[in-house]
Amino acid sequence: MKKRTILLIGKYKKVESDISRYKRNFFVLAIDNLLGIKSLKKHDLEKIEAIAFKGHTNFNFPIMKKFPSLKIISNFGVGYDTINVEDAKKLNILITFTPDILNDDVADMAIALYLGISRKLLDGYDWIKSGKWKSLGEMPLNRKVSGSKCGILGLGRIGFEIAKRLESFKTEIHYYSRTKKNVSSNWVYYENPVELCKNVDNLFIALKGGAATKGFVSKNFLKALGRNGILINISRGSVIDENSLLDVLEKKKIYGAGLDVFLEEPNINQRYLKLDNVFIQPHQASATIKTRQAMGDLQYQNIASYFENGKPLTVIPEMK
Ligand code: 8YV
Repeated sequence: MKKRTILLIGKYKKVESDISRYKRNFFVLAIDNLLGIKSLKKHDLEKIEAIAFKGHTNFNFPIMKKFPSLKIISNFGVGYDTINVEDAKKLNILITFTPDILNDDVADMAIALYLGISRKLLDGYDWIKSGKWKSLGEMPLNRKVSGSKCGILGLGRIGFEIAKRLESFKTEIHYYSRTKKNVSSNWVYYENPVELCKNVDNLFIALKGGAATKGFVSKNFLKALGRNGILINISRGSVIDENSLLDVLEKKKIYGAGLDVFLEEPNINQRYLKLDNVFIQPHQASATIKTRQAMGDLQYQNIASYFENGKPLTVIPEMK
């Protein structure tokens, strides 16, 4: 196989990217983020045929144009909302992603956030650490998990895994998606997402990020969820109208939120830090050693297969 030049973009942990494997088969350049492109020489930019991308900043036409030989962007992640698909199509650049292998981890995290906020697990830890258990006795009561009504917004592969897990908590499953899915007849389908919010205790957001879902979870959704509602988000911060979410959390117009994702990462809105009704995590739903290794493998395989036989393993649906 002819040795091609590839560019790794992103801060990869050791298990996420096996540099020596890349180096055996390619000439490898590496930068931490898209800003690092400035440090690349013109003749390097011209040679780069593939990019292994890990990041959540906009990768669009002006950036893609800097790589005249670029044929494939292999994304590290199932979400590729920051890579502009239409721009890539115009430039004949293929995009691949890493679906499925992270479904379990992301669904597990959704459940962890749900338990964390419902049962006030952080407060319990603080109650011990601060000595309040000794001085004040039992901590305030919290919220029952089993036997509640949960709504899933977006019943894709991850939403489905969340629902399956919730069933074991004797939960009624309600869901919204663009079309009714061929799932258990006990699961209740809604054509209208606001109606779904009105009818559930807890809302799990598992929508795909991107322009089509920007701010989809608006004020109306939060109002419909109501004072006792819990919102869990493991998809993208952009799918929620974040200011409205912060407003209802501050005014205690919902019970609380469990969030792994935010509009601006890692510079999250400082209003989150003053709240006592959130259980938050630094975008780490897929961040287990096993899954990140599998994601890195698939990212590599997509590039290798493309150059071997023109057929990367997991091309994004819009380019199939
Ligand atoms: C990221 C994710 O890939 O898969 C996704 O869409 O958001 C994550 O798994 C990870 O945070 C690395 O950027």
